Amino acid sequence: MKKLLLVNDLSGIGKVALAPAITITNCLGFEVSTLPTCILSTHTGGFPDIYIDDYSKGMDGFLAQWQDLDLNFDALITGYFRNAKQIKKVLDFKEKTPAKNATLIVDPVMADNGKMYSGFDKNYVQYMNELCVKADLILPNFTEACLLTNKNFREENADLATIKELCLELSDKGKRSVIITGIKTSDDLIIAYYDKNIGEFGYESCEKLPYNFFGTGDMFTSIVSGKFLKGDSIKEAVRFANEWILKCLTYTIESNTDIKYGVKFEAFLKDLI
Ligand code: PXL
Repeated sequence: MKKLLLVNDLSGIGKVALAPAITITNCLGFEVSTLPTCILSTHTGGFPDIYIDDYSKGMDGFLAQWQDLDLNFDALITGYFRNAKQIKKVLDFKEKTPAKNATLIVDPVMADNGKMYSGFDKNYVQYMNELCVKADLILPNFTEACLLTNKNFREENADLATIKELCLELSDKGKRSVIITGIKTSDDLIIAYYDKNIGEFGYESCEKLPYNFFGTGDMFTSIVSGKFLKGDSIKEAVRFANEWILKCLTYTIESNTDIKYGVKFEAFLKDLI
């Protein structure tokens, strides 16, 4: 069984980041460890009075102890960091024995819809770029893909040639696989990818739903990463993730609950085992 280290935030309520990632990767058959970057009472999408604990000091403590333990991670999957210093901690850890041979998968969470998330700046993009350079698979959205390549493209005008160019540039001459998620073109929602193992560019259409769910990106990264680590092609991994998430979202809508409390994926976990 492969050993994964998930680096992401932990939100008590709302089923984002580490919460679905642990469950999903467990169900896919991985042994899972966690390095929390930030601990929040809820996610930041619509709850009042959120308690937020930047977990940087905790990360130092975790990583210091881990150096002397008998650990040998097969893969690291990173998501949200609170600041650039946390990225540096993981970059340093990647050079150390417990993670030296690990496959690195990066979801470069920092922006969406043409805008950087609050608290991040150009300096942050540079650190994220450094992490992406070391990765075997990266999963930026369109805005993040543009930031990482220093492009000024507009998502709604993006044609397939532009998207392919972005994928290929991010792959750094085929050295890494790339998945650009949730691209909102003028008439479609697509996921585009470059699969380094077979040198193939491709894309998949996704269903556009009229709701703003939280945590679907984290669910997508977890499933695709798990399938990638098991040797599936990116195309197979993306198709499977898309179908499974759509089932979960449809059920969530039908159950008529407040969407901000999270996607109701639990009943479908058996499909992942
Ligand atoms: O990936 C979604 C997510 C993760 N972590 C935190 C969030 C959100 C979405 O709002 O607020 C803290």
